[in-house]
Amino acid sequence: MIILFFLTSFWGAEVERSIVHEIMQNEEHIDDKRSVSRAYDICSQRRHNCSRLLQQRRPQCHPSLAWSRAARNPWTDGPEYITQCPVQPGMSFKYTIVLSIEVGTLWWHAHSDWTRATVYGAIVIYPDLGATYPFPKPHGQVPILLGSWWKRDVMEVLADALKYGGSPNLSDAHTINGQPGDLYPCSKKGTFRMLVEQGKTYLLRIVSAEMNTELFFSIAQHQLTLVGRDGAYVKPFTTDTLMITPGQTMDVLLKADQPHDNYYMAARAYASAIGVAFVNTTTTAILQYYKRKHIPPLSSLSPIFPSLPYYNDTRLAINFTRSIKSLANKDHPINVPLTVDKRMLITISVNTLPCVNNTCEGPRGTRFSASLNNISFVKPSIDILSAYYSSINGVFDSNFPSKPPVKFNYTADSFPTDFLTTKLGTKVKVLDFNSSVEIIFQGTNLLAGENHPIHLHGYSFYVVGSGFGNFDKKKDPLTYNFVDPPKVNTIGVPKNGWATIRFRADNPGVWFMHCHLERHTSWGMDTVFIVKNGGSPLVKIRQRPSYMPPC
Ligand SMILES: [Cu+2]
Repeated sequence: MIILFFLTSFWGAEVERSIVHEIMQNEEHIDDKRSVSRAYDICSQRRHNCSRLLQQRRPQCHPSLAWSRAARNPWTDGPEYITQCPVQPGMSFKYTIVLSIEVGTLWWHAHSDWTRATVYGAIVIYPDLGATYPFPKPHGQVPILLGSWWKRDVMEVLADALKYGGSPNLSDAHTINGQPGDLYPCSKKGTFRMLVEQGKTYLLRIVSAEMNTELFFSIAQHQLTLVGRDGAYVKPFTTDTLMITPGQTMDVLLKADQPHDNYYMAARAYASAIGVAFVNTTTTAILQYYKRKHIPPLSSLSPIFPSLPYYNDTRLAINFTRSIKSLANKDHPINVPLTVDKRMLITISVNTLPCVNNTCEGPRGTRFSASLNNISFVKPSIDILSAYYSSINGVFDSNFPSKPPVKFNYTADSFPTDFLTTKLGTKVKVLDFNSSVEIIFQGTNLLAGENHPIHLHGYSFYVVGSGFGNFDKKKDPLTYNFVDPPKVNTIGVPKNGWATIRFRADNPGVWFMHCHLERHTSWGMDTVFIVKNGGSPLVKIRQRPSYMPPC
């Protein structure tokens, strides 16, 4: 299926909040699977093309967009200065995404500076024609979009952080479907509520568009059954708490099997880093049991509150993540590469850079930075895709290292000060078409170890293993799961731990890889993979569209 998506510039949190809220209230039931989803700014019907024009609300923003996988079409993958230049004020740009194997929920979002804080939405992908869900068809479906909310202009928050070298101001709230919820007086009247009928089962399509925080999510007195992640089914797995990182999507079955009452759904931070400030407030929405024709007003409710894990409950977070497995059956087989052509070990670090007279707001007057293999990524002034496609020299270097420049005890409690410093560069890794790739991500404890949600564009990948401490190349591969590893596009690499992914480089293009904690992305915890063309026209990058936004 090909989806076309036109973008001018869409902005304005108020606008989006009201749209989201109105949509949620109206989208309760799953129609025939061939029907077009009304709930989203994008159509989700397989084998039908559809589009919707987003209106420009505010001229200063230049978003680009990003989805999960765009087969051979990096031109509309989205990230600025990687595959395109930003859409200029007053201009429009047509995005085409090709969905092939994805099913469940994905999301779209702006990919320019921090514009994604308010420019995002769910993409619902129904089972293909003639196919069914691998679980009993739910009675209804509801998108749950988790987000961040600043009272300030979020672009100013970023600009200040980059100017002074400190950590960006924390957001003022987490949100569920655009609302901080009942615990905030300003949001009481608008708190999102989901109406359910006793005995029915609902599919929650949860998206974390949060900017800088992983979240725990629970619904009071209800169990949640995870059935999908990042546009692929998983083995049904029941829990009372989810841990979802920025960039992840989760399809979750919710059975309304409790007494006729009202219950909070709530989310608050999973904050694994010691000494790093985080938003310690809780966002809520209301799960309201109702009988037809009788819907009590919001003000009359006093919902039951769920118990949420403590903020730093890494054990619970990682146990949850590790419990997710691919469905891996006849109808939904897996295809994990069993041999490896290209292996990489990539360290993930928060770093510092020197600052004139030590006057910056980072540690000891330095400037915060972040890196992969100690290279802090610098975005070029024209996009890497154009430079690669048109053989323009001097835009990027092709020597992103396959291993850290220095081997050390990555998860030690302390380090020599000079270990903190990183190097700036626009370095990419070039991969041969169809090569099988293994990447071992190694978290480090430089400044503060934390869970990093690493996201790769253009691919879903298998997570074959993860653990705490330094990766042990003799012991740890023995624990790899090649039977039912989850296939995802964003993986939380455990705090002071490691995670190994595998994928086949069968999607030619230029693909961004970055931490989905937005402050880390902005500090350079990024790199780019260039996957070369294959031999036939069907395995080559699509032709450059006739119009691309100018730089
Ligand atoms: Cu990170």
